[in-house]
Formats: sequence, C-alpha cells, structure tokens
Amino acid sequence: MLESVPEEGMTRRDFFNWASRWGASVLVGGALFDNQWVKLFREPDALEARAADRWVYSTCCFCAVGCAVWLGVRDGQVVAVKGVADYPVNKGYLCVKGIYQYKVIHTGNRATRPLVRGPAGFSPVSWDAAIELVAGRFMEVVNAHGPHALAIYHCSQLLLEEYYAIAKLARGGIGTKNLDANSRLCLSSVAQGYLRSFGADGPPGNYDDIEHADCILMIGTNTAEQHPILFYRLRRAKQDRNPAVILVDPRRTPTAEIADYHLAIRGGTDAAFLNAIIHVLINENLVDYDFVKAHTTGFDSLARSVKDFPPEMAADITGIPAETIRGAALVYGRAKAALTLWMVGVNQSTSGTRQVNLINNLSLLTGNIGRRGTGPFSISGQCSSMSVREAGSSTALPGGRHFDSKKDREELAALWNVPVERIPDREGPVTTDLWEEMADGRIKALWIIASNPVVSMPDAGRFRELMSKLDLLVVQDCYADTETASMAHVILPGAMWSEKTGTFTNSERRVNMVKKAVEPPGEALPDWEIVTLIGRKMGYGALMNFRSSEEIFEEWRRVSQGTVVDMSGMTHERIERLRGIRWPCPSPESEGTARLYTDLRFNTPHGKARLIPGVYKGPAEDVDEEYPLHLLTGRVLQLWQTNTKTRNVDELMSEVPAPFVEIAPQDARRLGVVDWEEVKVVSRRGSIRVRAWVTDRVPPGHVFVPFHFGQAPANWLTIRRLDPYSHQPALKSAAVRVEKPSGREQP
Ligand SMILES: Nc1nc2c(c(=O)[nH]1)N[C@H]1C(S)=C(S)[C@@H](COP(=O)(O)OP(=O)(O)OC[C@H]3O[C@@H](n4cnc5c(=O)[nH]c(N)nc54)[C@H](O)[C@@H]3O)O[C@H]1N2
Ligand SMILES: Nc1nc2c(c(=O)[nH]1)N[C@H]1C(S)=C(S)[C@@H](COP(=O)(O)OP(=O)(O)OC[C@H]3O[C@@H](n4cnc5c(=O)[nH]c(N)nc54)[C@H](O)[C@@H]3O)O[C@H]1N2
Ligand code: SF4
Ligand SMILES: [Mo]
Repeated sequence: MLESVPEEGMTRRDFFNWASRWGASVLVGGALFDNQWVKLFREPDALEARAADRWVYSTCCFCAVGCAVWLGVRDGQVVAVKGVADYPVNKGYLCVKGIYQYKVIHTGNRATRPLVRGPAGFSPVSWDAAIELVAGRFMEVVNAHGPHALAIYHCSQLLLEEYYAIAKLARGGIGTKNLDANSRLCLSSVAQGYLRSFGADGPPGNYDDIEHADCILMIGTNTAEQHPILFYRLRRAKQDRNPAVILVDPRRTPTAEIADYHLAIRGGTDAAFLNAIIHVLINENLVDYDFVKAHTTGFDSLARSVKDFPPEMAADITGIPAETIRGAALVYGRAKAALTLWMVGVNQSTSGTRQVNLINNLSLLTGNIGRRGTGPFSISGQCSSMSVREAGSSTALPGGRHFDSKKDREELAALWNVPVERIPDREGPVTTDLWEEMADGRIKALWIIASNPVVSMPDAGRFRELMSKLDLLVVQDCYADTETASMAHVILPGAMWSEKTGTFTNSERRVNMVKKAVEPPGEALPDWEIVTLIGRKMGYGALMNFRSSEEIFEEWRRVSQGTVVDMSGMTHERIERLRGIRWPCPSPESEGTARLYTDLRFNTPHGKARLIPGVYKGPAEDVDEEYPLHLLTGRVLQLWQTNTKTRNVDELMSEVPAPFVEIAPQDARRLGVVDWEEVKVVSRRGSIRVRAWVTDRVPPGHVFVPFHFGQAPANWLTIRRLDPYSHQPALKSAAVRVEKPSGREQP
C-alpha cells in the first residue's frame, strides 16, 4: 500500500492567512469576480504588456471555456497575455490562470532534447536516433505480438490537427484498438450519453443560452473555479434577467453564490435525484406530450421506471428533503426556457452515462431543446477536449463516425486508402481497461503523448506498478520532469501551445485558432511532427505525408465533410477572421451553426430522440465502519490538472500552498483535528498525508481532496470502478477515513 511522505513548509499562521484570504476571495464570489479576478484581468499585466512588441492571436491553453487571447511577444518570448475584446466568448476578460499563462512556457524544466534511459540515467540523443529507436521498437512489438500490443494514450490539450494525425496513424496505419485519450476520465460518459439519446455526440446549444434561460439547473459543476469566465457570464445573466438557478453539489462551492437553491446532495446519488425529478414532472403534468409524441421514443418505459420513485424515496438516498426535490422539479418544469449545465461531478461515476441520459430526458420531456435558452449542455474540460471527440482519437472514429457502422468504416478506409479490416469495428479496449491488459502482458509498449497518468488515473498506485512492468514506455511531454516522464524509457520533447499552429474546439463547438508565437525550446518539435516522423519510420509514409499542421487541417476538412462535425467550410484564415466558428460549417459561405436540432430531427434512424431510463445503482464504493467518509475529489481555481503547468507560476502556487483535505467542522471535532494539522487520509488502496482544512464548504460525512498534487495524489485513494457504457472511472466516489498521523484511528 502506498503512503505519501509528509509535507513540510507552511506554518499554521501562514495557513490562517491563506485560508482567510482564499475564503474571502473565493467564497465571497462577488468580491472575487467583480473586483479581484475578472475585472483586474481585462488588461494584461501593465509592465509586461508595455514591453511586448507584437501581439499574436490565440486561444487560452487551459479550460474549455475557450477564451481568445493575444500573446504579447518580445525577443522571442511570450511576455504577456490579454483577452481578445471582440471575441464573443470572453469579450476581453480572462481569469487568473488565463492572465498568467505566459509563465508556463519559458521555464527551466521544459523537455528540450530526446532523452533515452541507460544504466546511469537519461542521456540526450539526436532526433534521428530517437525516432529510429522508438519506431524500431514499436515495429518489433507490432510484428511479434500484433498491433494491439502497442497502446497510445494522450491528453486533450493538443491541437485538433494532432489528434487527427494520431488517429490516422493508430487506426489507419498500425491498426491498434488501444488508442485513447484522457477524455476517458472526463467526458466519455457525455459522449455515450449524447450518442444514446440523440444519435450523435455534441452539445446541442451554446453559451448564449445562459443569457436566455428562465431556469438553469447546474449539476456537479463548480463553474466559478473551473470555468471562471463562463461563471462570470452566468453571474451577469443572474443579475440581468434573474433566472432561477438550482445547484446540485455536495459541497458549498463558490458557484453556490448565484444559486437560489443549493441542494447538497450525498455524493454518488444523482441518478436518484434525477429519477425523482422526472417522477414529479410526470405526476404534476409538466410533460410536453405533443413534443414527446412527435419527437421522442421510449416514454412508456421511462414513465414505468420512475413510477415508484417519488421524492420521498430519493430524499432517503440523496439527503435532499423531498419538498426541496419537488420544488426544484416544479421550477424546472414550469420554466419557459430551461437549461441544464453539468460537468464531471455527474460524469465521473459508475452511473455517469445513465445520469447523462436522465439529464437529456429532462430536456426532452419538457421540450427544452433546439431553441434559445434550452438544452442539456455538458461543459467540457480541457481546451481541446471537444477536438478529441471530433477527430476520433478516443470515443469515436474521425468525424464522429461510428465503430459499429460498416458504412462509416468503409468511408474512412476509402478516404485513407487502407483496407477496411484495419479499422476497429468496436470501441476499446480503452485506457481504463489497460490494467488487465498490462497485468497479463498483452500490452508491451505504451506511448503516452501529453498526459500524466501516474497522478491522474484512478488507483494510480496500482497503475504505476503496472507501468513499471512494460517493455517500453515512451513519454512525449513538454516538460521533462513530470511524474510519468520520470518512469519513461524514452522522453520525446513536445513543443507546447504558443509554439505551434492549429485549432482548439471549446465547449460550445466553437473552433478557434491557436497560433505559433515563439520557437519551441531546444530541439522540441510539435507533437504532430513527432507523430508523423515516427509513423513514417514505421513504414506508413503514404498516410503520414504531412508537412505542416495547415496541411493536416486541409485533409481533416475533407474527412469531416458530411459528418455531424462537418468543418469543410472552415479555413484557418476564416476561423480567425470570424472569431471562431461553431460546427457544423459545411460550406465556405456558412458562418457555422449556433444550435443543433433546431428542426427537431435527431441523428437516429427514425429522426426521434430516445428517452432512456437510468436506474439508480448507488455510489461506486459505500462507506462503512472502517472507512466512514465519502471522498470527493476535484479541483481548485488556481491549479491546473496534475499541476505540471501551474507549478511554474508563483502567483498561482502561492495561493494554494500545500495539498489539503476539506473536512467538515463536525467531523474534525469528532477526530480532534484542528485547522492545518497534518492528517492521513486512508482508503483501501493507499494513504496520503495532507493538511486539514476545517470548513463547511464540505458537508459532514464527506471530505474533499483536490487531485492536483503529485506529492500527495488523491488518486492513491480512488477506486477503479467503471461506468458500464463509457468505461469512465468513478473518480468522485471512494470510502476513506481520516486519521491523526500518529495512527490514532477514527472513533
Ligand atoms: N482551475 C481549474 N480549472 C479546470 C481544471 C483544472 O484542473 N483547474 N480542469 C478542467 C477539466 S479537465 C475539467 S474536466 C473541468 C472539471 O470541472 P468541474 O466538474 O466543475 O470540477 P471538479 O472540481 O472536478 O468537480 C465539480 C464538482 O463536482 C462535485 N461533486 C463531486 N461528487 C459529486 C456527485 O456525486 N454529485 C454531484 N452533483 N456533484 C459532485 C464536487 O464537489 C465539485 O465541486 O475543469 C476544467 N477547468
Ligand atoms: N481523483 C481525480 N482524478 C482525476 C480527475 C478528478 O476530478 N479526480 N479528473 C480527471 C480528468 S477530468 C482529467 S481531464 C484528467 C487529466 O489527467 P492528465 O491527462 O494527466 O492531465 P494533465 O496534468 O493536464 O496532463 C497533461 C500532460 O501533458 C503535458 N502537455 C501539455 N501540453 C502539451 C503539449 O502541447 N505537448 C506535449 N507533448 N505535452 C503537453 C503536460 O505537461 C502534462 O504532463 O485527470 C483525471 N483524474
Ligand atoms: S476561463 Fe478558462 S479559457 Fe478563459 S481564461 Fe480562464 S482558464 Fe482560460
Ligand atoms: Mo477533464
């Protein structure tokens, strides 16, 4: 069992300063958003900005809100960032991460040369030698053990063009089924859920809907911290039009500031809540039967599935009073335009896909789709996580083509001029299935492009153990010292955002430009180029004939033509000029599509959307006497993912000085734990030492640990239990106990 080492550093007094500052700035959202963070960042850091001698158009490298930025460049370095004032998403505003993002580029820990591990550690080699070595070993594995023995795993912060190149090499060249992205941990339940309900993946609406909704139901999203500019828009909408806002989250996060009702749901029980809402909608005659009849199938079986699920029953499970559930259903059901927003609090569950389908059902039952202010809107996570879903390197084939459609596979094979048999006819095995495949030796080589799974995977301690058994681990990252890179046999240095040109698609399907502003450090190369070089060396030169990312985009336009994500009418030039274009954009005249399904025809054979029951099955791991607390995991405003980028930014790091656990005052008292005391959080998988933040942000019976910290990884505690449809892991539910490090057990 893994145990993290104690943290040194901040004193208790520092902590109180920090907690009170953070408490004031984050919890009192008004101060935060109007005064300290957003308005402040309408302008760049004045000193640095004056020094910039040119400004390059781009998109923020962090979250999927997708704010457009100007990168201020001087002497070959990005020295400042400011928002693009005429960009419809952020209108010139940036959040705190956005404004400091130039500090993640020119750092001392960047990967600058290919490195190969030898008996005495890593030594630099030339690109020729590195490509020869990697491609040669990959071919050996493929020839000896078949294509599936080589697995490829990447993040969702690369360019759309890069995902397409990876997908083409993996699916059309190598023919491995083992290609996946970290969106498996993030949005795969959304992709499955949209596909099952509407016949295609993709959020129906857009951000403007926030400004037109009468009711906004927010589930499992801490928008204030994780999508701050979107929250700013929500906050403005709340002030201007006063829609009813219902927030469903066990924690009282800063997002609760705009909520009329904060429903502190017990972790892992959203399906029960949603079934009860549907029960009330049906019983109170709030269903739009004309809509249901004309545009959906499956009403009778859905109605049967919730018949015996009244709010009283959900109240016992969720901890939300029955009257509150009924009230929320009435507010939602009576709204003229009702919108749902959700994020990984819903998706990272063994019921993730079912919960997405239940959310979709709410819109379908009440006719809240295809028009302004409505729809089930899944916010996405990283800057280009939508691009992954489009380009086909995770949950679908390129263009949202279906694995199980012979027609789709034939079409793709013809476009690529490869035998159709090479293209997998079903999804997976996927990344979260790798454990078994690695344990029994089916996977010999793993190529990780831009991900840090040693910190981000569920039950990460076990994953680390399995990784150490691989014959070959190649890690391609922009930093040389990530926890995962340190385990590699070969490290390939990737150029990062601002050092290469391409596109990102944001949560509302808006494709925007990401432009090269500076040269990569040392010998680092754009990821598409590394993938192309390796592909060519492996013998797939005919497929991997790209000379620039513009060329890849040109090919991608053709490949996407006629699909749900059609980008054939986009060019890099048009995208920048129009300030982003939302797909589908099927012709050079098209300015994109604001909303899907406005004609109420869905992508199913009969054109109707499917109402799909979602039975409540309980959280992934129940609490018990030994492990009595429900562990919630997630994020904080200042830090990004496994913190490889943000740890380079002092302004952000100083705001979150050490790994911590949020624990409710009642639980802390019972354990005799005081603020900032070091405690152990223990699960059946491992234990970590962190500081205790005693706060009523988290309800009794629950604790919250951010997953950012490699030195105390929340994922040593989490469990690898998967959603049956999407294979997304339940990263938000585990049973833990909190102990004093002396070993005194919880009473
Ligand atoms: N600052 C910052 N911003 C980010 C990121 C980052 O690392 N840092 N990462 C980006 C990425 S990749 C993603 S996916 C998004 C994630 O964005 P969010 O989903 O908003 O972020 P999380 O903090 O992971 O989880 C959101 C909330 O889910 C709640 N929750 C936990 N369990 C449950 C449950 O069972 N039911 C309900 N209803 N709620 C639950 C948690 O209390 C938490 O407040 O953020 C993106 N933006
Ligand atoms: N317990 C718990 N675990 C979680 C979550 C949770 O809420 N709770 N959330 C999950 C979610 S939603 C996500 S998205 C995952 C994220 O998990 P990871 O995929 O591990 O996320 P990152 O830390 O963003 O890793 C991206 C890596 O790519 C590198 N990189 C960035 N840009 C580039 C580039 O252009 N080129 C190259 N070559 N490298 C680059 C970065 O340095 C970093 O090492 O974590 C998941 N894990
Ligand atoms: S809200 Fe997201 S996209 Fe916008 S500046 Fe902040 S991190 Fe970047
Ligand atoms: Mo994510």
